[in-house]
Amino acid sequence: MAEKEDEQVKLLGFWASPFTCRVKMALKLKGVPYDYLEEDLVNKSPLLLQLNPVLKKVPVLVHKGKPILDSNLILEYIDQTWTNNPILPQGPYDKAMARFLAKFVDEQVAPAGFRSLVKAEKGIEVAIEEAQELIMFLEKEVTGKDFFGGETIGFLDIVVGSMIPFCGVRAWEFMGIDMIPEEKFPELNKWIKKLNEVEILMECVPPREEHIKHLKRNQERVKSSYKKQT
Ligand SMILES: N[C@@H](CCC(=O)N[C@@H](CS)C(=O)NCC(=O)O)C(=O)O
Repeated sequence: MAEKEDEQVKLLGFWASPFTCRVKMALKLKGVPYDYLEEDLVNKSPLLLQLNPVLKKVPVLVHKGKPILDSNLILEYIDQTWTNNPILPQGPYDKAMARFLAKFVDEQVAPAGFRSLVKAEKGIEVAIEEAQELIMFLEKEVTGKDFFGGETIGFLDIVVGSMIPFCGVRAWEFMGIDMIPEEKFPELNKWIKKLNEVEILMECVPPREEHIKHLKRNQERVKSSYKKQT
């Protein structure tokens, strides 16, 4: 019994977090049952502070009583622990490239997309162009494939999917920004359509209307904090 409890998987997350969304997707694809603990990020639980005292962020995965931190590292842990339906590419080169592109999405594409929403110092048009230049690398990467992972969903589909179509695009839409127009990004558009058809992933995506309201509130809060600083 004690051993069984030890094997239990827990996920501390926040419903609108793209990082939490990617962990939910990976657990779903692997068919791993887990207990989900929703965090209030304004009033973080003692458990979150105890498990992630350095960054105090979600997601945190708990397995065999130990915390695993940072969404992309959690995806790797999940892939190595439950080896059915592999997520990461098998070969060392493809694996390294997938890790590089995941970092690129989180560290370059997401902040550039965010700037077009709240902090376009050089004007919205320039911010959009800068973000699109980066997104073009993803267009090239998915060209000629069903998914970034090839014929099936893989690591990059989860990372890019949680961040761009199921987060960025929703925020750009309410701002009237067509960040990924069909004429410019035909392959990414095809990929987004395919992703939307994968029910098992869609179950992990924040509900659209509620999510858009949350993104709007966030955007207004961030904008007014910039105004106060300047
Ligand atoms: N690099 C981290 C980022 C996680 C992250 O930024 N989480 C946000 C929610 S989307 C959070 O917990 N924010 C709380 C805070 O910053 O205090 C990951 O991939 O897990």
